[in-house]
Amino acid sequence: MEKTLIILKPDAVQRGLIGEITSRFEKKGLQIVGMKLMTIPASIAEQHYAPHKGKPFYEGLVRFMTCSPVVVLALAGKDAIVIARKMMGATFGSKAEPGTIRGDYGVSNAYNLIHGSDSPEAATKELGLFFKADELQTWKPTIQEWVYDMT
Ligand code: IDP
Repeated sequence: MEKTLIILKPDAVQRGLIGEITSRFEKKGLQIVGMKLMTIPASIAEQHYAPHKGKPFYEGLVRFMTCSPVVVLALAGKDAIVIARKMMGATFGSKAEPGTIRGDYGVSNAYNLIHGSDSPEAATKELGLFFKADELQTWKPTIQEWVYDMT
């Protein structure tokens, strides 16, 4: 099973959307293997968004991500990275399609509710940044055979 790192950004937490967004992933069949509420230290936010360093929005992005608590989720499933990215929708809330998380719940470009790893390499790096090894659970959902037609 592939793993991906999801962050419910400060705007999602402030707006009371933790349950709704998390529920979408659960209903889709992505398995929660790690979950916690935390305030991101600046040094972690800087490492997480290092690829954007130097861009005009970088400083504001780090400020936003560290200003109030987030929920970090580790999700597992076949093709979890691509599936979660599709469910999130396009980066900017104003452009994201209805039916996606960003398309249904927001209009802002910067305050776009959610982060999801965009590649296996990014997922490995980001899971390591936000979770210690013993914070990730290995468990088998009893329903798994029905989610993946393995009956
Ligand atoms: P992603 O979150 O869909 O992977 P990225 O291009 O990796 O999109 O951008 C990271 C985050 O930086 C976005 O989710 C958004 O919060 C912020 N961001 C990206 N581009 C802009 C911009 O042009 N203005 C303001 N914020 C931006």
